[in-house]
Amino acid sequence: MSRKNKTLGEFIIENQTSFQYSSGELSRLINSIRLAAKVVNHQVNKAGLVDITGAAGETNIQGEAQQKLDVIANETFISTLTHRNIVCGIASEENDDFITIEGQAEDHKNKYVLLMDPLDGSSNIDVNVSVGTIFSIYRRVTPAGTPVTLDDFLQPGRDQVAAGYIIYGTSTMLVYTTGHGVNGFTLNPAIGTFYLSHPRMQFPEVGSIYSVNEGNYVHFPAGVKKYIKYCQEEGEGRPYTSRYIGSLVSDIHRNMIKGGIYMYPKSSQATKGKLRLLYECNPMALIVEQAGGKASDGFTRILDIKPRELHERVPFFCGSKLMVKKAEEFMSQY
Ligand code: P6P
Repeated sequence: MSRKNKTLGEFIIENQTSFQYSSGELSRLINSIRLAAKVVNHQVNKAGLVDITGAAGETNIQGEAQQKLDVIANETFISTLTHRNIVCGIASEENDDFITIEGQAEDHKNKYVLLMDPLDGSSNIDVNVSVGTIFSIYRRVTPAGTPVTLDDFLQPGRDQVAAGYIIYGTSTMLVYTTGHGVNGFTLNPAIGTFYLSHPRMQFPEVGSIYSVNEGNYVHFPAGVKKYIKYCQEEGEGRPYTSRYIGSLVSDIHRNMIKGGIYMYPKSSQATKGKLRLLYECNPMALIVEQAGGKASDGFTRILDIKPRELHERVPFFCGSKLMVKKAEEFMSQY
């Protein structure tokens, strides 16, 4: 069977043995994410029709209690993962605190924790721009059989056992890594099957796209301003093209295919930047590095940052290795 026709299910089974802790639990976890992704994809795609994109708490045209899609996505992933006895804890952008999963058979015997942004970029839904789910998976560090603690979630990104995203765009894709490269799967909605469409994704070492919200230019540090001007002036391969969707998953996915750099720097308005370390920057950084790219806060490798709190924010520079290195040079110089 050609690699292109391989389904996600077949891929998971084939690669289970290559994963060092292959007890099948991680495979079941990825399978559950696959199921939840299909449910959320269906909700996202019908959002415009049944008007469920509005503010939570109102009723929609059918008089049903209206929920925002990010609430629906959050509940879908949590319920899918909770009822399959796979993880012992979940942290979400939508929940102030982490969730302890008791587990049915034996309490707290599951060894993985999952962190997620269930629907990143959800403000784009009302204007029909693609959005995404981002997930990050660790082995718990506290003893099995005990309830998870915050320590199980505050692990540096280099210790992730898996990370991935679902992009609900012109087509729906699941892109993930378990530390052995990055593979992309495209959903055939007619039969609800993900097919291997992007085997062994590689981040081009250089690119000609820079992605940043230039509306914040006046608030950026000098190094960022200098780098943006560098992108815009004549030079080898420059001026670059500016592409910014305002949806992290979409911007990074495009840059991973075409080459480019995504930046969400700190600014006088956002002194730590905007993006969350645990369930946005760490998973995207693992994926980008596994594809040969680079991800830092402008100075330090994202995956080496020791998290201090669940929802902490960090500045984020991520993409083609040589472009991120050049941006870091400007950050150091100015
Ligand atoms: P801004 C979406 O809200 C998000 O978290 C990312 O998906 C996106 O890249 C960024 O924020 C956009 O933020 O401030 O440029 O609108």
